[in-house]
Formats: sequence, C-alpha cells, structure tokens
Amino acid sequence: MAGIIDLTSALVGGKLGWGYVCDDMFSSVAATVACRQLGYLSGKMGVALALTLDLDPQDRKRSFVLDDVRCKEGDANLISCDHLPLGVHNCGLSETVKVKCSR
Ligand SMILES: [Ca+2]
Repeated sequence: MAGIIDLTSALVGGKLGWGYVCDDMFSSVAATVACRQLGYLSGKMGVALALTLDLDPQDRKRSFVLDDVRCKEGDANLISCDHLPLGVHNCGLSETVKVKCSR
C-alpha cells in the first residue's frame, strides 16, 4: 500500500510537553527526518498558510517547542538536528511546520 498523509502539523514530545515546530530554517531534509521519525519513508514540506483554520481552540493554546531547526541527511530525529533551546522561539501560529509524509 502506498499513500501520502497530511499530518496538519508536526508535533514533538519533549520536556515542555507537546508543541509546534516553527518553519524558520526548516527544509525538505528536516521534513524527511520528521517523517522517518513517524515511521514513514520520506517527507516534503507542506504549505502552512491554512493551518490556523484547521486548529481547534485547544490546539491554538499550544506553543512552539522547536525553532530554527536545521537538519542534515542522516539525522535520526528532529531533536538531534540543530535548533534553538527547547521552547525558545520567535514564531507565530502561521509559521507552524506542515509536512506531508509518504511510505
Ligand atoms: Ca526563529
């Protein structure tokens, strides 16, 4: 079976709990790292513009846990990529990363 799944937003679990990943510096390499972390083969960046329309009120209250994520080929997961300290960010909700993963 093959397919493409729109995850709506990329979330990571860390010390701060669940939160968003900011699209600053995020690349297609980072999208693939995120998707492999979720068990998929590869990933692409999606368009984040409409994301805030999809969010329910609970999710609007969440904050960013990762910003300035710079991944390179072979990074095992988003946390191991270069990024600002967890929870430090200068992002707004419209900058939430959106990825499309494929098997
Ligand atoms: Ca930033």
